[in-house]
Parts: sequence; structure tokens; C-alpha cells
Amino acid sequence: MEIKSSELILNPDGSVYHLNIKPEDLAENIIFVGDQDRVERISKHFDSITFQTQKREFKSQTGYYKGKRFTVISTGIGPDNIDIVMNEIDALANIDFNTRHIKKEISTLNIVRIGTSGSLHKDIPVNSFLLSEYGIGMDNMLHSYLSEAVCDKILEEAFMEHTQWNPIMGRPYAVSCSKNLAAKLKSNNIFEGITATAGGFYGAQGRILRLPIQNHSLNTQLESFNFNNKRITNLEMETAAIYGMSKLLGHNAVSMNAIIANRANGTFSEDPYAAIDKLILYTLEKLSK
Ligand code: R1P
Repeated sequence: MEIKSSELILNPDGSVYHLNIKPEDLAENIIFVGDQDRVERISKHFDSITFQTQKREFKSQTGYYKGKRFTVISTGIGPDNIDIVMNEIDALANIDFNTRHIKKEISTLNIVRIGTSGSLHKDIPVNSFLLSEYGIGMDNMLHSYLSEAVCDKILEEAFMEHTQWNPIMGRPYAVSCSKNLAAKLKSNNIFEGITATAGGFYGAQGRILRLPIQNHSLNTQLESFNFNNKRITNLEMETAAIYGMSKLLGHNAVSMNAIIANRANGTFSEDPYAAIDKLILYTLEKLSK
């Protein structure tokens, strides 16, 4: 069935609406970052850059690192942006923009987020690295889709019981990373755990400035949660949405986190850029193998 112009919006030059990318300019290996200024912190390591564009917060560069082709895309902040970026990169790979039909052969993309995040435990210090084995989304974005098949119901139920989850906040969703892609990225030097993804930065992550919040105990409840000896290690704003959309669309995804804040002891990295630069090089090296 032909996908109408109002549903898959293309720019006059044939690029996809928000990302401004044409199908031939998207690599199969994709790196997401939140901050648009982080795109060049990655591409400065490339052998060459063959394409670049920016619209709004979505800045993209495609190039080669040690002979392997990558596209780096900044997603901006939050799960709502992940809905846009995931749908548009999938359309670039799997919808024929000329006929507006889904391609017969569906391609799989490899997506790695290199993000910043806050640790919930004193023993996961600032400047350490963490691979998200699972994402628990507290943001509801995934519920627009028929997502049950990719979600871990047992983990979700345990999480809701432990946090005495208020239904007014919607239902949390839990999705795992791609085991194969994670195997490439693991090492003894990095922590692993469940990443909680929030739909906001302040109240949604238990920060109180002037407004009273729904759940004062959120961070201590997240910290004390244990599921089959896995703990919720950190809080950020994209991982669960990326995992959910990737699983639904048939792509591989892993989220790598530079821990720049420690919510348990109230510390913040003195040099967050050094931490993220180290994680960028670590990740590029692992992915280039
Ligand atoms: C909040 O400051 C932002 O920083 C974190 C959060 O997930 C959120 O996007 O990640 P990035 O540094 O990748 O944007």
C-alpha cells in the first residue's frame, strides 16, 4: 500500500522531513548522541566525512572510521525525539521513497547511543562507563505502538510493585538491548545494568526546584530495585525508547552511557567532556572490529 505524502513527509530534495537525509546517505551503522555538538566530537576521528546536514536539533554526518561506514545523528533530548528519529531512519532504510511502498527486503540497522547519564549508586562513580542491558521507560512514548511483544512484562510488573507506581503516570515499559551488539561493546572496564528512561529532566527524575512532585521516593526506589540480581543503575532520557522502537522495527540497539552525575552522593564530573571523549573512542574502537 502506498504511504501518503501526509504520513511520510519528504522534502523537495527527496530527503526525509526532520532529518534531512536521503536514503543513500544513511549508513547501516548508526551512532546516536543527544547533543548536536557531540556529533563532531565523534566525526573528528573519521578517516573521511562524505555527507553532513542539520535541521533543528537533528545534526547528521556520515563517514568512515577505520574503513567502516557510520552515520552519527544527534537526537536532541527525550523519547519524543526518539520516535521521530527511529521512524525516519527506518523509513530511509526500509521504504522506497519513489514508490512509497515498504521494501520487500527489510534491512537491519545497528544503533549505538553514546550518551550522558546520572548514576543512582555510590559505587558507580562519575566518569565511569555503563552499558544498558535493559531500558525501563517511564515516559509512555512506546504505548502509541502495539508494543507488548517486545516488552518484558515480568520486569515491568516487578518494577511497578517495587515503586508502588501511580497509574496516573501511565505504564512503564521494559525492553532489552541487542545481545549480539552488546557482546561487541562489553569489557571488564564498564558497568552494566538497567537504565531508567524518564520523560523529563526535573520532576520526572525526582528533582525538586519549585514544584511539588508525584513521587519523592523515586530515586531511592529505583536504587533499591533488584530484578534477578540486576539493578537499576542510572537515569537518562532516551535508552528505553530507542530499545523499544528498535525491537519493534527489527533493528539492533545498545546504549552506552558516560556517567557524569552521581545522584546518590550528589557529585557531578569535573570534566564531563573528557569522560564522553573517552567513551566515544572506546565505542568507535569496539565497533570498528
Ligand atoms: C539531559 O541533560 C540530556 O542529557 C542526557 C539525557 O539523556 C538527556 O538527553 O543525554 P545526552 O547527553 O545524550 O543528551
